[in-house]
Amino acid sequence: MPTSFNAADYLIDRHVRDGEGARPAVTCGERTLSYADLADEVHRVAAGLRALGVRPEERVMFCMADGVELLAGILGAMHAGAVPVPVSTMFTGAELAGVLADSRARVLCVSARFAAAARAAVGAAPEVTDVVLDGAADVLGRPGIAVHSWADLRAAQPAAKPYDTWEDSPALWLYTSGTTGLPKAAMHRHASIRSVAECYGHGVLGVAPGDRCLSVAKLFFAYGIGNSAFFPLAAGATAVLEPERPTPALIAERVRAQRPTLFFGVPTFYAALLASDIPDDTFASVRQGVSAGEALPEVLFERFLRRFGVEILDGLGSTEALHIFLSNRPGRVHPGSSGIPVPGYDVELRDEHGAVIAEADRPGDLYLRGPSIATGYWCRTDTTRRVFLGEWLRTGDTYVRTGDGSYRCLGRSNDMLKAGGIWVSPGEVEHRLLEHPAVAEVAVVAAPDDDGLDKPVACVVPAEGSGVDADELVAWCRTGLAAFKRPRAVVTVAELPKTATGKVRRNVLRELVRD
Ligand code: 3SK
Repeated sequence: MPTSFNAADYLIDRHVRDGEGARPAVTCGERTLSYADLADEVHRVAAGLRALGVRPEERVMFCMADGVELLAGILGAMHAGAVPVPVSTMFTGAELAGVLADSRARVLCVSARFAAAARAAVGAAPEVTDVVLDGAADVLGRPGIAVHSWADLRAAQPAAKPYDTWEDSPALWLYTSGTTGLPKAAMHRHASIRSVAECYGHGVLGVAPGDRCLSVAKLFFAYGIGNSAFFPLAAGATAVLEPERPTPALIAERVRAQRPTLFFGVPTFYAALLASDIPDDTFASVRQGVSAGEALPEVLFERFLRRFGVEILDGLGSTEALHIFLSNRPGRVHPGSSGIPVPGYDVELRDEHGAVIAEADRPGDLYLRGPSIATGYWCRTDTTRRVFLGEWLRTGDTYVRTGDGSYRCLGRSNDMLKAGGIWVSPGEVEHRLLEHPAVAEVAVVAAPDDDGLDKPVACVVPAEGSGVDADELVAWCRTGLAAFKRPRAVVTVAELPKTATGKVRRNVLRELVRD
């Protein structure tokens, strides 16, 4: 018989049963909820979703700003045995419609500030029957949609007993971009949530009840949901949630007001903090900084430590692994490296023939084995079979193990790139650019900015008789895509370098745009 386990029960109800219900679980602005208060919210949402007819294992999509409602929504869905699917609040209406249709979610929960995208999305997503709106806005996209308020959702009689999920029951889907440009959902189990909390949250960060966790990455990212939900709540600590888009000034103000002890950022944001004029004692409450999303350049690690007195632990995670599996250790950082395997995980470097590389300093493809690897991608059998290989996950990263035993990132094994720690599919940006009449051919590659952080750059072959207006093309991408995917520069080229079989030689372009 499978073992019963419900991640929401583990993260919330367990503490109430253990007599710790009065401890602060979550703070957002002026509002703080104890574990008992949060349990009540979660039980109400669970009952409300059931009242909407949501069945166990059915997906519920959340396009919401970080806050108590989103946290209670995600945990409430898990508690009810349903599968929360938090998605990017940066999605356009068309992008949101795409993931709604792919997931076949019938219920969409949305913050009022994203109502315009939701309106466009539900108009194009026939399977959606119910929208739950947090805040006031006009959301009706088409006839046949019932719109409920968040107050309606939580008005149901609380369902205190979790649905009897098993360790292997589906708990959470997280969308990640693919090389085809279409996001695909990595499916995670209830037990994996406990695994990341135990292995990385406890095993590496030592999260304890007195900790307060603040993350720049939002709850819809794998990185963010671990930082702002799984780690603090598994430990009986406090999640500090921030609904607004983070800027250095805003984060500095929040850190001063909320006194977090753990701060989770991405390299681009650490660079922005260093470039800002916030006071040098801003992070005095922080015992540990954490970085993921892309490799943290050594110079950023050193400058942050020197100016703010906080050591940043760089690590490597993935949506497929749910969280960080390679990490530096507190007090033992190898700057410029992703560190060593997190306890519970094994990594291997393999050569182009699949043979394991035993010696140091020889690059290879990074493979991972561990307890939190997704069960696969929803309805992507071919890609699943290429990525999930028995116990092993092909991460798609090229790494090298150095003489000191730590692992250093050399880049992506394929052509995906990251901007601000978020995956960007070159194909998706290229597709948008090719819709512009002035563009004949295009390839998007990564180029390092002044801080050594990768940004998308478009190499454009102009259409016959057209000139390339870089600002116009960037603006074109801003309107058709989530803004973070836009190229940061446009380079005009007479032709794209190609292989004999017609494939664009992106390595040549990377060198070109680097100069
Ligand atoms: O990109 C990463 O490094 C990462 C880290 C933690 C969780 C998820 C991801 C994608």
